Order: sequence, then structure tokens, then C-alpha cells
Amino acid sequence: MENNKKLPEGFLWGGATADFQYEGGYDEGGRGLSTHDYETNGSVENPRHHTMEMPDGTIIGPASSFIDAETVPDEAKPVFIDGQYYPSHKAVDFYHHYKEDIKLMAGMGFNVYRFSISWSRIFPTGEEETPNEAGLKFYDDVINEMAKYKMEPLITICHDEMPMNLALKYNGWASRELIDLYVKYAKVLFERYGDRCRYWLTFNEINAVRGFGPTGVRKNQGIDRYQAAHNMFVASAKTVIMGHEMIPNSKFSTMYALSTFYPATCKPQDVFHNMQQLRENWYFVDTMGRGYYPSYADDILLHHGIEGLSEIEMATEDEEILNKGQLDFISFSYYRSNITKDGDDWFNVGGSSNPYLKETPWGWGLDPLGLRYTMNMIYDRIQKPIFIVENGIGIIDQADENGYVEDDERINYLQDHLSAMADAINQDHVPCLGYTMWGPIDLVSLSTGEMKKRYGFVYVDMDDLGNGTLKRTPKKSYYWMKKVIESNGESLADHE
Ligand code: BGP
Repeated sequence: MENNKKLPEGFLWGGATADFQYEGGYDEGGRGLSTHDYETNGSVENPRHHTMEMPDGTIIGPASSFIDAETVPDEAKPVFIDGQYYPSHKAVDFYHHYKEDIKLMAGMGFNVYRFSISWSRIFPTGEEETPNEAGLKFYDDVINEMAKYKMEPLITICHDEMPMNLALKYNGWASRELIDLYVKYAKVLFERYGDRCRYWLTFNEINAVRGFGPTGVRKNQGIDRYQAAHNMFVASAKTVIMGHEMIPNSKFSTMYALSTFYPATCKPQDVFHNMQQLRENWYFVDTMGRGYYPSYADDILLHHGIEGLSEIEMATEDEEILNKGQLDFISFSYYRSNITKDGDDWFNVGGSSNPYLKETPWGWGLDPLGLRYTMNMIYDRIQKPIFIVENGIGIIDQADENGYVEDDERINYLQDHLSAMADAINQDHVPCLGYTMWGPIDLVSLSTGEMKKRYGFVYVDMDDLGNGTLKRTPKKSYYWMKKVIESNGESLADHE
């Protein structure tokens, strides 16, 4: 019988990282400060995790969206506190290890690598007239290094962050001023890298504006979040239009957090509530994927204390821009699934635990079939190719004295998820461009600021406070994944 896990030729296999979790070098090469630079490390148990401190000692956070910051005066700026550790400053130092790391990725057979560009490395405050040449050169070097191994770049233009100046001065994406500043930034990237980069993502997890996430909004209440989302929709669409003009054969998406939800029971009210919860995410996918706001938009906004789209500030040309700047493909992250029931708060971004699923130590329910389900749901809805740009498992690895880890749990997770992906492609005929595993080289966790929540195929010797040699050592999963890629998925069938 024909192997049913082998993927179509040309499938893109690789990994994904974000600058502030991976790159470090926060004060090198003329880089400006970015929102994440003010966030401390932490752990789930440590209430200080992922927060920033203001001069009067008030603790707020996270910096990327300032949740709970309504009481913070507009003029207050966060400060760095002696004795606190700020993970983005060094991260795991890709800035100085990029040649070694790219070689390791190539050793597994990656033909794509998704990374994000730090906005403040290119425009330190976001408002300069001319870009920072040293910042542009760094990514030039990265892209050229990748080219040696025929690795295709997939670039995230903005991964949950912005120059701190833009968050403080403009209230982040709540202000329309950000649109032009972002488009100017994207234009510089297209001019510089467009000859070598075809695949671009305008934002990371844009639907996360309703919880934590990428807005930089200081007073993060309903209207500001959805105003920010609108401004990001327009910025993305303008960028897509410009990118298509500037780069032949370019393909654009934005990235969505689409870990999915199921109704807690078959009670019709639970099922209906779950549909509403899913629509909280579809709002973002539909608007950018189809090029217009969905019919249920007013209802969503009403639940967030906004009268409807009429309350969102829009320019007359926005409708046409959204229509012309539709995404070419839909990319998303998928880690887990959760359940919802009638009466749950719509703001319960994560949902509740599913009693049928095992969980990671961080409470993330393991659900490979949920990935196949999600792939089908997206394609049924938007009818554009999809791209899984984040998936993986964050667990505690036990390294031996040489840094080697026998990470069978990670192998099992990937085996199950990649098989489910292959089934969606081969049996359900969902067109999927590729798969980039989250954090191929261990990096800092976004949600907790920890190092011990590890995802990688490669172990990095560093602890939660940045102590360690930064030595890179391939784990057991590294060699397993190499086989999967070499066989273009065929070897996945050996384990069934
Ligand atoms: C996504 C983010 C990534 C990444 C990942 C894993 O939400 O796009 O930046 O960090 O989740 O999450 P965490 O690091 O919190 O385990």
C-alpha cells in the first residue's frame, strides 16, 4: 500500500523563532529598545513573571500590551531595575551564534526558516527618516548564511513587539500613525531583502490583541484593542499590496493563534457558545483572508463593550485597501485544544482543560487530531493554502553531562502531530505549504519568560536567569526529525 504520510514534493520543512526570545544583542548594532525589553523573567509560580516596573514601584505587564495598566499615568515610562533579569537582552544569543545555529538547522534538512525582524533594530524609535544600516546588515548576513544551505526565509515583519517609543508616544496600534510608520519599515525590508525572500508574515498572532499580544496599547480596554486591530488590518493590507508590487512571486500572510476549542458537552447552548468563542478568532482570519469584516463583527464588538464597527475609526479608503490587500495564504500556530461552555467569559482566551487529554506541566492539552481539525476548518472557510508556522511542545528537558537530551516525549508529540498534518494533506486534501516547528533551538518562553520551558531539537546550556555556556547540543529529536525530513514524511508511517 502506498505510504500515506509522504508529503507532496516541495513541502517546506523548518523551524520558527522570534527575535526577542532568541536573538539577544539588545544594545548592539544600534538597536533601539523594544516593548519586550522591559519584561522580567519569571515562572508560572512567580507573580512577577512577565511584568515591568514603573518608577514608583508599580508592577504592570506585559509590556507588549500593558494589561491592567489603566491606572498608569500616560507620561510614566517603565524602568530597568538593578538585580532583575530581562530575558530579551541576551535571549540565547542568536545574534552571535547565527552561523552555528543555521548550520545546525541545515543539518536536519530544513529548507525554510521562519524568523522575525526586530523593528527597533531597523528603526530604533520607529520614527527615524533613514534605517539603521547595522541592523539591516545583520539580517542580510542571516539571509545570506541561509542561502548557502538553500534555506528559504519566511519573515515575520512584526512579532508581538514594537519600538518602545511607539508604545509610549502613540499608545501603540491604537493610533493610526502606526500604519504609515509600519509601511515605511516594511518597504525598507522589501527593498533590501525582496530579491531573496518570497514569504512574508505581516504580524504574529494578530488575534491575540484581545488578550495579551502585539498591540503596544497602554490602556488596553475593548475599544483600544479593536481599534488597534483595525489599524493593523489596514497596515497589513497596505503592506501586502506594496509587497506584491515590489517583489515578484511574493506570498503574504499574517499569523493567527488557532489552538482550537471544543464545546464542553453536546448541550446546544455549549455548542453555540463554542461557535461564538471560535468566531473571536475567525473575526481576524475572515477580515484579512476574505478582505472584509464578517457579518457577525458587530456582535463580537458588542460583547467587548463597543457598539459595533461604527465606533471604530476608519478612513474612507480602508474598505478598498482591505479588499485589495487580502492574504495569499493563512498561517497559524497550533499547540493544544481547550473546551468552552455556556456562560464562560468570552475573554477566557485559553478556555478550560479537556478531561480526555493529557497536559504538559504548563497545562497545555495534547491534541494532535485538533491540528487536523483546525487545518480543515481554516481551509473550508477561506479556501486559500495554509502554512503551519508554529507547533511544538514546551517541556522540561533533563540534559546529561554533555548536554544531550533523550526527549522521547517531544518525539511522540511531533510524531502524532506531523501524522495528523499528513492526514489532513493526503486524506482531506488541505493544501499546506509547509511546517515550521516552534523553537528549533531552545529559546525563552513568551508566556512565562522561562528558559526551562524548552521546545528545541537542540539543547542550549542556559538557565532561567541567563547562566550557562550557551553551548548548543542536538537532542535525540534532532536525529529523529532529520529522518522525517529526509523521507519527506514517509518515515512517520513506521511508527504507526
Ligand atoms: C506563540 C508565540 C511564540 C511562542 C509560542 C510558545 O504564542 O507566537 O512567540 O513563544 O507561542 O509559547 P510559550 O513560549 O509561551 O511557551
